[in-house]
Amino acid sequence: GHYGGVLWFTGLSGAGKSTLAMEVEQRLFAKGYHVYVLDGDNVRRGLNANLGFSPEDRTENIRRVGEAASLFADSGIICITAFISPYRVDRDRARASASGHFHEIYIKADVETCEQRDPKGLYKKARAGEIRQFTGISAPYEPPESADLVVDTSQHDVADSVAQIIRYIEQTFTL
Ligand code: GGZ
Repeated sequence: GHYGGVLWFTGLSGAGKSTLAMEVEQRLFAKGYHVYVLDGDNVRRGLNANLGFSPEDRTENIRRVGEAASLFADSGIICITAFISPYRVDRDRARASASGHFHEIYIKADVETCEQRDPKGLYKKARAGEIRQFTGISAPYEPPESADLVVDTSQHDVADSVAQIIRYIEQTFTL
């Protein structure tokens, strides 16, 4: 049957979006779902290689990802997107393009938590002024006001967070 849809992860750098997206993808794959992850690694290197991190470029990044995710959903695939997607209006537009098949999942962790993790040393560079317009430090993040699911990764470990998302998907999508 057709169960395609978009699981739109949003949250700060270091909140856990990509980690959770990959774990959830594996778990869904093992259950027989058709699933595909779009993230900075496979999108910003190719399709969006011409875009940086200015507000305009982020908006265009999210516009293209929203359109691509909606095409995946049309094809019957569950598309998980893992982008900061800092602007509410851009996420709302992505929701509109995947009409009725869009699930906003807020991967929530405050800046302090993300900065302590700093897995790639980017917060340190942002604080030193080596990266400009860094989300949470010198560029805005607009948290969702009515996410379909909120996963607080400052309170839950990876296994718990994955379980929460899988539970949501099993309630929402039927094979
Ligand atoms: C935020 C930046 C920046 C700036 C580079 N601000 O933790 P990461 O490294 O792997 O994830 C971040 C990624 C954010 O790209 P997105 O496409 O998700 O952003 S947006 O939705 O806003 O378009 C981070 C890295 O790129 N990175 N410079 N200035 N994150």
